[in-house]
Amino acid sequence: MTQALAERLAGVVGPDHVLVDPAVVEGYVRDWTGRWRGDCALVVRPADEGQTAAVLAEVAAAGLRVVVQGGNTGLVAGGVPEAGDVLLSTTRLTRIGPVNPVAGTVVAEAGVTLAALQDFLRPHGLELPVDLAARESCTVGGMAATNAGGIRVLQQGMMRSQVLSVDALTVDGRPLVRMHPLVKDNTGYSLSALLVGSEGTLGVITRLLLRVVARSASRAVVLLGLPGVQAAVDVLAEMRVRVPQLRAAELVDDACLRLVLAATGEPDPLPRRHPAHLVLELADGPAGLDRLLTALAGAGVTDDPLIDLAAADDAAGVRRLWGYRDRITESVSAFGVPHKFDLSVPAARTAEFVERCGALVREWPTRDPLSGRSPRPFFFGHLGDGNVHVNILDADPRDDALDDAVLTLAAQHDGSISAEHGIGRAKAHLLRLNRTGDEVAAMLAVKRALDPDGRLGRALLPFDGARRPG
Ligand code: FAD
Ligand code: 2HG
Ligand code: ZN
Repeated sequence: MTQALAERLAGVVGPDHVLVDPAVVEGYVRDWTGRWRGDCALVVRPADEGQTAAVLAEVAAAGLRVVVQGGNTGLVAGGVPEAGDVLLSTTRLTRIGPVNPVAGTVVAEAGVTLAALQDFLRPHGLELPVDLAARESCTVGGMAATNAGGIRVLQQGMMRSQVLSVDALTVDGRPLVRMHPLVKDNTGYSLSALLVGSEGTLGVITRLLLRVVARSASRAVVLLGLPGVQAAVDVLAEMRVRVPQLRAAELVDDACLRLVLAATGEPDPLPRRHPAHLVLELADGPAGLDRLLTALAGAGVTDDPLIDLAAADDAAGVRRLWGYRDRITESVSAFGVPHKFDLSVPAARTAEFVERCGALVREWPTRDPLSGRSPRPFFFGHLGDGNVHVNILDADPRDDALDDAVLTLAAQHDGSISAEHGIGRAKAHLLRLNRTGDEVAAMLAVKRALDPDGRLGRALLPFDGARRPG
């Protein structure tokens, strides 16, 4: 069966783009963190929308399930397939353009990486206003499918705010949504918006019309060392009022900073250790830094003996200071296979949540069977959006009870179990922590309408009792 399908698919995409060699397929069935591993019948890589439609029609005729994958940088196992699935990789859908500077839009195929799109836009003086550390590998299709956030949501919103329209196909290869090249278009339900955040379960996005903004030529960054998470929340509250143009406000705790220093060999940015750090960014190099420092002085921050500060308004300095935040994810992975969480909690409860969650992790009864060490928590994230990332090292990667405990704690603090990475397969069984039975029923009704046989994707569904891959 697989052999016959592989031959038919090779007729569509060429033999080099139907992959069955287990050594090659391995890179597609294991997730970025290394915690989740699945399997699949084959990987197929169409080169354009026509080939994608033909591939989907062949797989539908064979009655198999399709899992769509872009850069495979998702952190909730949404792109991890199961034995017998067809993995449809979008990595050859890489055309970009046209750009429309008047409308502030660009068209990109789903497999275009964020870095490639930014390179394309730079000479036009434009950029996609969503930025994240996986930029070299993550695709705009995957970013839309997960409604990715990143470090500039504070000012520009998540991917949902950037995706104006998409081309998308149904699971059996029929057109589902046609791109409308207009900035404003309120003609009925927005099917494009529905596909944003659908995690590969409702349709296959092949092309996107994206909002772009003027790229600021230079930036100013301040990294503050603070006495704790509550102090970071308090400084942020002041800065939001004093500096309305604030572009980013990121939290980094001491454990994260130590890990980045150990993984990268970079020097400590501050003269003393601090429990928490806040990274603030404004556009316009020197002028931006002036505004930031004036506002910090007005808020009494620069004179506070408990606070240290590092600042930069030149490209190299800005890159260096951002590195302490940007490189946390890769640094965590350098020391083991983490448990990862992308929670949001109300600003007023952030410090309390971090303290309780830290205690929960440190007192957790099981250990990593390999290192024999006890779990260690790391807290960081997009403080300006109330989005706290919790990473845990030295926990047993198969200990799902630890995940359930952390996510339940977030829900008990009026928080969300997914601020930006999505539900994927990792959290599907806990959807009810944040959504009512009626809401889940409505989601299922949409799913059944667009994918009646349940053959598209493994993320999000079933809404209860999802199996852990690997
Ligand atoms: P994949 O991992 O390939 O897929 C993700 C999901 O989208 C899967 O469910 C898949 O089925 C679906 N999908 C992919 N392409 C399509 C398509 N064309 N049509 C339909 N469904 C599709 N996320 C944030 O929100 N903010 C961050 O700051 C952030 N930083 C990150 C930093 C690092 C170092 C890493 C590794 C990840 C980070 N992420 C972040 C996770 C984030 O979800 C991904 O980086 C990105 O959004 C996924 O893109 P991808 O192409 O890799 O998607
Ligand atoms: C970030 O904000 C990403 O850096 C990744 O969302 C978070 O590694 C993580 O847990
Ligand atoms: Zn994040």
